[in-house]
Amino acid sequence: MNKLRSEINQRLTELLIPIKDGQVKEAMNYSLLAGGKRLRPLLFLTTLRAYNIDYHPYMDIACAIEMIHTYSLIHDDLPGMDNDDLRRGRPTCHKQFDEATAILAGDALLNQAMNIVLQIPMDAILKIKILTRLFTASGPNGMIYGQQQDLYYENRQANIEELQDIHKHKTGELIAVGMQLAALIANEDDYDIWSQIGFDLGLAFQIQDDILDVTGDSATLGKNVGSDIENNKSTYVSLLGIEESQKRVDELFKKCYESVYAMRINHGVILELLTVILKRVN
Ligand code: GRG
Repeated sequence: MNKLRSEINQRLTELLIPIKDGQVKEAMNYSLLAGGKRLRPLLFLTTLRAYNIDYHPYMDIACAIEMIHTYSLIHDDLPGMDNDDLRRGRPTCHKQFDEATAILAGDALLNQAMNIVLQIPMDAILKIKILTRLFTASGPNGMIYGQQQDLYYENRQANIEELQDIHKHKTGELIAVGMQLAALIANEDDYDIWSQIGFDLGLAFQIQDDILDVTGDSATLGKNVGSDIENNKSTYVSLLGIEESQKRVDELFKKCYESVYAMRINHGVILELLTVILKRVN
């Protein structure tokens, strides 16, 4: 896992080299190479490994997913959104640079994500399928819709169904997309089952996040805690309490493990990654 994470970090570093020098490049480097967990690219590459597929030709797809994720974090932290000043253990992008640079760095990461996938030498039809899914997941019917709903429900009470709809889009789409893209490459017949696993994992991941926002500490998380309460957000913890929320996390992980076991793949690598996520403290 650590080797794979290092390979992702190495390639992300290389991909930023051709960008023209300036504040935007500096801010892209600052936020992208700030030491995130790289879970989304790891999910993609590990799912390919579960099919015994050589993942190296697809490394730039993994990096594109991480670039989109980092763009979403930079924009989410902006004063007009969650207005956070700590991310990945450092000042947020707009605090380190300025708001305009942070907006442009986010835009640039999203653009480069498209560019680097376009440049991969691979079957053109498969590439179009991958780009369509990836940018649908991050777009206005995916993550952006989720973010819109998340902002709408600030200072309004969401019920559990509304909360699930926010999480499915805001967090679930970008967690599920790696597994979905790997299925498009490895075996399209398995696409639906990976979607289900990805969205269950995404929901579990977000409920964990809600719990950590209450029980975690800022130094370990690398971001401020208590921000959900501060921003008047409905969360699993505020609706169901910590104990019931943790029960839901455990149930969702159990469902993911069972679905993975039922598939004809190399289970070990996926189960190892799921367990890393289940036990996460940040
Ligand atoms: C701005 C269009 C737009 C969308 C923002 C990602 C997102 C949508 C908001 C982030 C808010 C948030 C903290 C959601 C909780 C789940 C989540 C995405 C956590 C951050 O992901 P990690 O824990 O972070 O994988 P690292 O830093 O490890 O990559």
